[in-house]
Amino acid sequence: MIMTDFTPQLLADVNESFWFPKSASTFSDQVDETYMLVMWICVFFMVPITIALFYFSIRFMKKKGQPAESQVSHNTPLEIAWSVLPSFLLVWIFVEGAIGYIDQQAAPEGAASVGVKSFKWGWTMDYGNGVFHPELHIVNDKPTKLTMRSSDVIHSLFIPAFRAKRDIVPGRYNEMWFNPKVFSEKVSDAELEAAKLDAKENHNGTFDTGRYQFTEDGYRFFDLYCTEYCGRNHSQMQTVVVVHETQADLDAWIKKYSGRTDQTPAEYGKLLYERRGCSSCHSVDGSKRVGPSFLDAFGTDRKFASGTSAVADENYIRESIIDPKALVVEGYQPVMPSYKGQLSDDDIDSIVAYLKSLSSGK
Ligand code: HEC
Ligand SMILES: [Cu+2]
Repeated sequence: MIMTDFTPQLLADVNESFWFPKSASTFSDQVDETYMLVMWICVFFMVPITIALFYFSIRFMKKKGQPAESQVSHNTPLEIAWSVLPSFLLVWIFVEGAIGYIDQQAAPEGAASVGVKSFKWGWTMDYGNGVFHPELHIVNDKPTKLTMRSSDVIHSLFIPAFRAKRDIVPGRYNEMWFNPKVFSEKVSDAELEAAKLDAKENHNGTFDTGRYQFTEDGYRFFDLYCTEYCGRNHSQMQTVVVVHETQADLDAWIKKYSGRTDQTPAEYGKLLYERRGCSSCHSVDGSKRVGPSFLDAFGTDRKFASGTSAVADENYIRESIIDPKALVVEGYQPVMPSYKGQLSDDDIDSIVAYLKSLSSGK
């Protein structure tokens, strides 16, 4: 592994260059240097070759009708030189690239670990002990390994600021790692309150991290994208990376999201609905996403692709979560992943209570 010395920095203090996004992991500099090396070698050759091309084509232009001359003679030393010398440059590029590549292959021992589940079209991070969240939260200056799975097609996890990217192929675990060197500061309470109020009053209560440039917990962040085209909503398959300054700060954040505290089942169901990715496919305002909206859905008749129908009651919702492909709602694709074994009975009861609360008069 390349050992890079660095002093931890604040996200706001790191600038974007003209070419690159913020540089925020120990990989970034090596990747950027290799990129620049290749680019300047290309510029170095392209400029004189282009100039010579134009110069020669004018200097040796022949009048119309004049026959071309024979070009059979050649200059052996010159040809050997221009073949052998540039190959040293290629070896140099290869070595630089290989060093970076090898470094990114294997996580160092003792790396922290987060599970990642990717699906059409969203992310669920697994922090262990039943804590799941769509955002990736890690600690500054601590190598972190992601163990990634896909529940449908090939996705690819990309964090531009870390210069880290890896495909996620369904049917196997895919691993990547990085070591962040810039941490996310928190915005002031006043700023956070103002954003929450704005979300509530002007945006249906949806807290859009892109609009405010900090998360609902008030942290600044780096972008995380899917970078393998995976269908219609691929461009929306994004989330954020928050780099905590200390392990204690991360632990406090995880604790905040572990299990049910004193919420009512419906409140807890709403949290699960947001954290477990339901919201990326189902809306609660009547609009159609990948799946049906839950607004006023509870207790109504559902028609299925098979031609049958049923009332959307507690059991139906439970079954839809555990075995979504058993009854597929008419007009939708059977793309919902099964949550069997991933949500406890209490979780499912809470979600049912939440969906119930979205139906007036039921
Ligand atoms: C990848 C997109 C996706 C995700 C994520 C997803 N669903 Fe679905 N869901 C669908 C689609 C599409 C349908 C309609 C087809 C079907 O019935 O399988 C559906 C159907 C349902 C139904 C039946 C709805 C009806 O109107 O009859 C329920 C209930 C449901 N989902 C609950 C959930 C819950 C709860 C979660 C989160 C724990 C969730 N879904 C996550 C795509 C998704
Ligand atoms: Cu994707």
